[in-house]
Amino acid sequence: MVRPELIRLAGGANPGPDLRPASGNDSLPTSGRLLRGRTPRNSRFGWLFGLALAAIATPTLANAETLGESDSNWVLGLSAFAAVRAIPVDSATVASQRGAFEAESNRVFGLVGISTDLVGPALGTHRVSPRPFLRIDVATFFDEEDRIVNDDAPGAIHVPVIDNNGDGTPDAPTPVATIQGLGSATGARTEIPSLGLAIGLDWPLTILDEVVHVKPSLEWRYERERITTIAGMAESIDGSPDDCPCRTALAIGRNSEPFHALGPGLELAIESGRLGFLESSVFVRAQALYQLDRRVQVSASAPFSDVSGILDVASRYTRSRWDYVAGVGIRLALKPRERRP
Ligand SMILES: [Ca+2]
Repeated sequence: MVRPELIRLAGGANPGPDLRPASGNDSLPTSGRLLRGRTPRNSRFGWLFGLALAAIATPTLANAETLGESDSNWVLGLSAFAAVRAIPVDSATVASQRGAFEAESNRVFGLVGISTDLVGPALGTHRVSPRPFLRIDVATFFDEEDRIVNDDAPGAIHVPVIDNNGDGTPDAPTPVATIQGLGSATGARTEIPSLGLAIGLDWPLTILDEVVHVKPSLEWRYERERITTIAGMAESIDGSPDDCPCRTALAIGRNSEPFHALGPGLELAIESGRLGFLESSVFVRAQALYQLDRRVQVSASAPFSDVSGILDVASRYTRSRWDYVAGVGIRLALKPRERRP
């Protein structure tokens, strides 16, 4: 005598009236809830196989209970999300009269954003048919400028006056080494807003009794990458190498370039509740973005304070081919309650 559970796992008949959709198709295996049946000790493989089958191939409670006749509807959604962005930088350089410096880096920062999406009718009449979706994202970053290369501490130049007795007359020449703002650097900042567009498919699958929307997508992202080059210098001009009088110069340049990226994304969403016409879900989302643009160059120059010459500085910045986003969010979908005829 074969146990009923095994018959069900094998896709057999009679799943039980409580699990059968109102307009069910008897030829299809049904819900993953069937897996709750007692599992024979010697059929763990069968249990796993059944689980995989349930996850991959069975029509789901999502279809039967929450999508139902709305399978043919368009559904508008609004999401808020928070994520971590990781941008590996292959190389950044800065070169000036101070010398040439190079570094690589991993830039990591947080972002928050909102999305709006439109989910289309199911593709086909099969009850596991996915639904296509289109999503638009706008995100802002918590990103200060990262000094990818940093030689000393370039910035506003300040020449301290050594006047210990406070009579307004310098007591001694200022040592060059005490002047603030000397150095050179390359800084990077990804500018807001970051704009994203995605097309994908939404498969509502039942995994471990939970309706999980598995949403693979193709992502496109646009943003501007701003690179800063900076150099501050001071040199003695009276023949003594360590003490002023000095000439100083500070050169700063910025350039930003549009960066486009394409790549795969994956979102897993679980329906979490309902508020009137709104259905809420929570999701995790990850994307890998292939950079179509990777390089920014910028140069700047400034005259020395005694107009005896020019300080030149130039920076180059090259991102790695791929960067990554991972985050969580909540989505509200405009989805009227199903009205049964
Ligand atoms: Ca003095």
